[in-house]
Amino acid sequence: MGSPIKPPDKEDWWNVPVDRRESIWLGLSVVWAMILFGWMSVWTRVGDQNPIGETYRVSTDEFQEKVETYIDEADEVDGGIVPPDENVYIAGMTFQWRGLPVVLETGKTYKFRMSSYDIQHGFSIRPEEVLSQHTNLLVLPGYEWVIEMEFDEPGTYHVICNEFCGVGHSSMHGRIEVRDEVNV
Ligand SMILES: [Cu+2]
Repeated sequence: MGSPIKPPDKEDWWNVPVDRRESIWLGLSVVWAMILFGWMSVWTRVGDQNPIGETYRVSTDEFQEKVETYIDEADEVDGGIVPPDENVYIAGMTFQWRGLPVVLETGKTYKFRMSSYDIQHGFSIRPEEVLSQHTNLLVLPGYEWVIEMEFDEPGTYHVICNEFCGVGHSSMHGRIEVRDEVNV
């Protein structure tokens, strides 16, 4: 019994030059791949997806000291921290936000300085009236992220953790109270 697969007619069937059309398509793919490769570099310079603000390396101990000094120096209104200057320190930790609640003024630009004492946490701000409106940032241990923020509308803004961090994750809640006038 012979094999149902017939051998090719030509003996050196494997030794034929690549068809011109195949070469052209291969060439085009390589060119396109190089364009996309170069685009990565362009996109990190002009793309709007780039991270905002500035980041600094900071050890957990250093950051903890900064936060505690800030809280010591700050005034207090209705149980909330009133920052002494434009800096607002917030630290994520299992399972709370150190530095919250904070009382801020409408229309004033603050420098939010954020980090974590342990693992990564999701810093999510949601205005009480429209809880579906999020501003989401990731706080990481070892990095201090400085982001300028300004609140146009007075009101209560809830801060929750939206990066699962352990058993107490769902209880990680803080508040930002924004008022037209903060009287200490
Ligand atoms: Cu969490």
